[in-house]
Amino acid sequence: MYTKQKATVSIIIPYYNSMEFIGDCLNSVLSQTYMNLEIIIINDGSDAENTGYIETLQDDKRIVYLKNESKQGVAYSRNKGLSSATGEFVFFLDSEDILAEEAIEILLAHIEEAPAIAGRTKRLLRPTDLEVPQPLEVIVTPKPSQKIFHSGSILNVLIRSSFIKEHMVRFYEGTEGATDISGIIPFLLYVKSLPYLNIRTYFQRVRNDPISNPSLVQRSIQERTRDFIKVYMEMNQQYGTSQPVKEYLDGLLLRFYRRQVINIFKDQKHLDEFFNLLSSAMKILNPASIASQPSHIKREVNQLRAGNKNKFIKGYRFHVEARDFKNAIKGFTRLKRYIYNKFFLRFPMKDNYIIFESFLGKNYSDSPRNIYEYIIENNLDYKCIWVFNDKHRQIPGNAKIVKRFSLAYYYYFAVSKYWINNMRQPLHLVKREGNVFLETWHGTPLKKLVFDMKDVYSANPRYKRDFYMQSRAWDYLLSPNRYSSEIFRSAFKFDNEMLEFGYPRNDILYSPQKEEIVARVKKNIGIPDNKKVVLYAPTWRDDDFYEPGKYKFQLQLDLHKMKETLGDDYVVALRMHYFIADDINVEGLDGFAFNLSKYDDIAELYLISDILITDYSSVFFDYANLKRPILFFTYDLDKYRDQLRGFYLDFENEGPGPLLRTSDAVIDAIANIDEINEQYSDRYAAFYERFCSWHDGKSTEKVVKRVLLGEDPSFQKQSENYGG
Ligand code: C2G
Repeated sequence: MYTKQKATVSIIIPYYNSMEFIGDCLNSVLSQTYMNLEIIIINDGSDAENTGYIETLQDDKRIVYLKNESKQGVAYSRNKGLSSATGEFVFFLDSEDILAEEAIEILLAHIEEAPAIAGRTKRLLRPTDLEVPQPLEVIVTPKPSQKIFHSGSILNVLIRSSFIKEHMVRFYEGTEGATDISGIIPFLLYVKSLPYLNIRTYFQRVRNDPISNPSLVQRSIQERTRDFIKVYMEMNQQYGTSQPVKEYLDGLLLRFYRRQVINIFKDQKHLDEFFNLLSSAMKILNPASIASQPSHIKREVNQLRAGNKNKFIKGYRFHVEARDFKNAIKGFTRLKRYIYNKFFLRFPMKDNYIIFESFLGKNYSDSPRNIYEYIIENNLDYKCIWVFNDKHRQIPGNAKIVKRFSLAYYYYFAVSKYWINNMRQPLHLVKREGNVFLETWHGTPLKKLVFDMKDVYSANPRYKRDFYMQSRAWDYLLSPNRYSSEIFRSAFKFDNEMLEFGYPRNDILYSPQKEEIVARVKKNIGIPDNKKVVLYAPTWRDDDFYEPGKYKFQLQLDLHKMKETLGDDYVVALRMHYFIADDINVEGLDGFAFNLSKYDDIAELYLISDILITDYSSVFFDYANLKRPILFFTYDLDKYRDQLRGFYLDFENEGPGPLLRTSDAVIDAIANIDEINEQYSDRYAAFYERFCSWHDGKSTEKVVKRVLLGEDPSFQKQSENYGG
């Protein structure tokens, strides 16, 4: 044991432009409990802006920094690392991944005389994955080499340098991807089994942004297939006579074919290239290896082996159709989608149909509502369809109401020319040629969005990829102010037409009938005329959820104390974000606290309220149109700003009201609201100018004229002057 503790472990980290990850990666290495390390970083010709940081790290004497003048690939870099490694052990780490604190110590402690030892790997989708509990007891079991390396990766294996030298472990440099396989082959040739630990030693990041910065495995399936087949052919030629290697390579090929490649053929244009490529690989496959495959795979592989393209593609198509149908009849949800894809999408499109949705079918609200009401008030000749979760919803006009995800919903999405939505559409809806998609979005961003976010803490770790695919369908995007236009371009990578007319949803805040609306709404809710209204409308927390779209919320505002102190003059309207699933308890607060979380349109609540309390929600950008006081109840500011989201705006210094940390401070501010108004009046005016000045009560009209009536976009430019 003692001698092992003295051994040096060389950790080899190839690095290419993954600046946003390497800090965490290196921290996990530098803070290893086992300290006798040689940390070899090979910068594979990263851009200058991605290089500087690495060069500042060389203060730690354990770091060896190597650099390729231009990008040479991960195999070349690892080989370079191997040539300069001096440790008795070698461990490969990718620059976006993270080692458990005791990884090297534990692996080393259990390697005994084996040439290598492997630990368990956990996929790292979001930062909280690092916190998974470890087993209490370390268990080491022997595992066949084929199984240790079944995914084709050499990561998370501590390898004895003498083995590397003796068997000349090196990586194949002829491709960008699938290069680990060549490094794995010596294990298949010379070692039957390796010790395997039940402890998670390695966290393998699934990059959350496959669009701006894809990892090797996130490249297109075409690129990956070309690489894989090349490596397969090359390795077969060199080592194909060894039975374990052949078995391993054939296993990889068949798995790759079944799981990934098969989808390539859905697109006719790839047929020739990939049929020939796969055919050449399948021809050298050992026929015995397909014995255990399902019959359709056997058939396809045999046709690939025989080079019979027509038969192959016929069989493939038949199989895909049969599979889709078999899937479709497993349940009504799938059947509806099947009918949508196979039939509805082939129906003719109706040029005067518009389908509307707001907040995922929860409300009749927001800009889609204003656009719809403009259409009915002006008798424009459109058939309107509204999507709701509740199919019995009643709304003005004679719109067709469809329940979200019903058969009718799919029918109308398939045939309606216009789609108007304030959120993202489901990924499985297909935008057809001729469809016009008006994305209204739902707020000026304070908290960082999509591609401007580093880590993704929310329930859907594929947020960035999904968002990118969804937003490609948007023809028009509404913007409420210049600041938002700029952010939407960067955060959404949106490059279609931005409609800079202000938000239709805010027209009501400039309505000449404001007073009547206020009287009607207050009466409907049951708020006495003599009471002022404080509206509390906070946002949601990315890391606090039950499941996607269902978030938790704990009320931190002391309503009982508020009632005691302010109850003579005020009532409180509580409005939770539409993602919040928790119910707010207003027991014992009758006549003082009104839970309006389910109220359709928050704009009407803005109108009836005298003061707004929020936190990081975009509601204050809209509310500021009313020029009424705003308080920020930011009890978790540090966490929200520094960890969960980060802000675009220095709202501590530029926000139109004070940031308050405690419920008492909020109550105090309400009691002294006149002073706050005075204190913040200059800031408020500047804020209004920057964020609200495009609004003039006519945003809806401008949007309709541009999108539905096709008015000249030069009219758009004028809007920049509206309202100052
Ligand atoms: N909203 C609401 N009630 C709340 C919070 C929000 O009705 N308590 C509505 C408002 O119309 C608000 C919109 O939902 O403008 C968006 O809410 P945010 O809290 O800003 O959060 P999010 O849905 O994440 O959208 O660009 C803006 C961002 O996309 C934020």
